[in-house]
Formats: sequence, structure tokens, C-alpha cells
Amino acid sequence: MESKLKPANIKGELSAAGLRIGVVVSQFNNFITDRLLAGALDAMERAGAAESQIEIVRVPGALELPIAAKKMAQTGRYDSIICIGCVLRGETSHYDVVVSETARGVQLAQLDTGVPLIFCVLTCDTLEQAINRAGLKAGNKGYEAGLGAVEMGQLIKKIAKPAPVAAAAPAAVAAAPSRASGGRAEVKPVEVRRGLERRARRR
Ligand code: INI
Repeated sequence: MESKLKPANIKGELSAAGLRIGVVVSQFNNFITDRLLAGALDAMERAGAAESQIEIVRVPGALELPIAAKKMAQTGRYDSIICIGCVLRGETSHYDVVVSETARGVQLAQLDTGVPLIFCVLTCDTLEQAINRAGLKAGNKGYEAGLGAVEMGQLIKKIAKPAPVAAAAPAAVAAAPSRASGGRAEVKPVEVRRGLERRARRR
């Protein structure tokens, strides 16, 4: 039997209005990463983003993407961050280390900071495969990442929005984390609050 329930569907709009988006780009294999970056910028421009809403940070290789993205996220300046890189398989197992540690680092950083990090790291066996994903046969993965950054930026803003005042418990409102605090609640621990009250009474 079909349910009559129509629960709210929360989605992020594909509009860059009000968003600040960071992009961290690996310079390793920059023949590819520059094309991914161009695709990401194209997508954000089509979503209505202005130059002033976007900041680009360059790192040496894919392994440096997580730390740079995490530092950027911790500033509270960005609604979402795109991580762009390209790892090509070589003759040794180095490829596997770079791929898995980069993916793990980016995932940990987004979960730690609460800022969506869009994973736009190509992991390919050949240069041809990478070229095809950076603007040729298989489209441009950077473009998809640009749209993903806009959608996730808007979505997380919506999800994080406090409930209407009447419905929210006062304690929950006071404890709501803000972007400026890097996603951490700004409520002072009880011991600190008591200390402050004692000091205020002494004055
Ligand atoms: N970095 C990449 O972004 N892509 C690669 O294909 C790659 N390979 O093959 O080694 C690569 N290595 C560098 C690595 O990301 C670090 O920059 C380096 O190890 C310094 O920490």
C-alpha cells in the first residue's frame, strides 16, 4: 500500500548566491588539474558565482590536499571546498598509497570540520584516461565538482539552520555551533561559567 506521507525533502539549490567556495589544487600533473580547475570554475560561474566568492589555494601534490583543505575549512570562511588532484599509476605501489591516503585525509577533514569537501581527484591508470575525464570523452570531472560544491554548500547551510524559535528548546539554541567557531558549540563549560560568575560577584 502506498503511504500518504509526504515528508520534507531537503536539497541544496544549484545557485551560488551567498556562498563562499574554496578550491585547493594539486600542482602535480597540472596539465590535468588545470583543466579540472577550469571545469569547476565554469560550473560555479554558471551557478551565478562571482570571482570574489571563490579562493584558490595551490599545493604540491595530492597528498597535501587534506591538510590544506582542513586548514581552509577551519577558518570558517568557506561553505564548501573542492579538492582537485590527479594521481597516475606508475610502476610501483606508490600510487596506492597516494590514492588511499588522499581519499582518507579528505574524508577525515570534512567529517572533522563539518565543511563539505568535494573530492575531485582523478585516479587513473593512464594519462589518456585522465585527459578523457578532464574535458574530453568522459566530460570534465571538475565541472561536476563545481556543481557539487554549490549544491553541498547550500544543503549544509539549510541543514545547519536553527529550528524556528517557537519550536527550539532554549538550551539547544544557546548551544548551536556557528561557522565562526569552526563548527564547535560556543557554550562555555559549566566550570568556566561558575568561575566567571564568582569573579563578577567579587567586583
Ligand atoms: N602526487 C599527485 O598528485 N599525483 C601523482 O600521480 C603522484 N605520484 O604519482 O607520485 C603524486 N605524488 C606526490 C605526492 O602527492 C606528494 O606531493 C609527495 O609525496 C610529497 O608529500
